[in-house]
Amino acid sequence: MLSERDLEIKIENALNKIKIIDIHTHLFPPSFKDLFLYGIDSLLTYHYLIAETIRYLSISPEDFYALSLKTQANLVWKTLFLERSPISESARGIVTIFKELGIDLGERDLSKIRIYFEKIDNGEYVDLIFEKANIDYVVMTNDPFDEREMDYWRKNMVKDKRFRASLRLDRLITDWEKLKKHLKIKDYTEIRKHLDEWFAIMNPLYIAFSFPPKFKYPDHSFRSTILEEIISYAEERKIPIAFMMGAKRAVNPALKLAGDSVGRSNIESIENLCRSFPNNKFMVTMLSRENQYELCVTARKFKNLMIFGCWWFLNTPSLIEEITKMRIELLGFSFIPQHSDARVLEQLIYKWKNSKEIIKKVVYEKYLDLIKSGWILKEEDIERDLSQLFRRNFEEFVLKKI
Ligand code: REL
Ligand code: ZN
Repeated sequence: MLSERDLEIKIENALNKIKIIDIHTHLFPPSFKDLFLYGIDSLLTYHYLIAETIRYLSISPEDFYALSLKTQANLVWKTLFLERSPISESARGIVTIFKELGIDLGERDLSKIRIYFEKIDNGEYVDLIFEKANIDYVVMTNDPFDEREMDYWRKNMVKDKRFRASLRLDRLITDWEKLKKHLKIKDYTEIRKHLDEWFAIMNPLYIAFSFPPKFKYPDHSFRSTILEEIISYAEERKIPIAFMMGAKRAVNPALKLAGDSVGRSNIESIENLCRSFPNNKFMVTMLSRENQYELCVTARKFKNLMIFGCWWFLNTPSLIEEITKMRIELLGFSFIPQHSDARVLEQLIYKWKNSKEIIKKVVYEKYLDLIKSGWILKEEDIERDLSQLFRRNFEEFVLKKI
């Protein structure tokens, strides 16, 4: 029988072995030039840190964003790392990244820290970061209505197996009238030819939407009709649709990306979708803490529903712990515990290190309870179970014939 210390070590070893599939990020490969974000200025000007910095300063968001990227980064460093301790989750994340990259933090001197990043060789850097974070591949968020992004796709089909695509179609719903003109189509029935074209270019693993808290399905509006068209297309292609629910966009527009917030979503819409389209596969994450329990229960009712991630403001240790515990208790291993949402390459390091630390603790406690109840846990069970969480649930769901 495994002792408590043994159990801890075995879980740790299994986690170190498993190559993670990061199913939702905002990363791009180096071939996407300016869209490939890495390095100190991008790290320090992450919108999570900008929101935190501006709270302490008398500067307005407009004046802050008018500064050069480097000056913004310097101001974030001064405000969050020199004038106070970097204690929030995103500020601590920077510390974790530096430690894992072997950057000396003793002097807290940003100009010295910058030297490390100036020496980066792009070719090998992605591999180095993937290795440190133990990532197999990441899934990007690909917006076919973003002309800058599409230019890269058209010039250079991504052959980089480390970066897989997902087709993000928010704007089809939020900007429909504008897009109709842009795509030169009369109504939604003509969307298909564009979908075919985007599939040919990107080969996405899933289609995705993010929705505001007030989203309802069905709502007898054009939104439901367009969605139904996409749902039927996804069924033919046999790929999942991901719904990211509860992002309240631009509550403070001056803050740009940092100005988005959260609201409780309507779980009946998810029930309606899962029940009305039993031949479709839905991946769902919800941003509001208040939605987590009903989402778990809903997943018990529908096998075409795969819940995933502790999204955005939920990606903090206390909430990951609470949510992961509840998911294991209600769903066993049939969920995807986390995605990184990384926008800047090196963020993979801290987002995964911090999440894995908590998930490890939860799994340890749950295995211990199981052993105390009389189950004889074998070493190989641990790797099997954890690889289900961090890899197989996603890959099998993508391939699954419902
Ligand atoms: O995919 C999304 O919609 C969100 O994750 C993003 O909008 C958000 O800005 C992201 O950086 C959060 O982590
Ligand atoms: Zn995201």
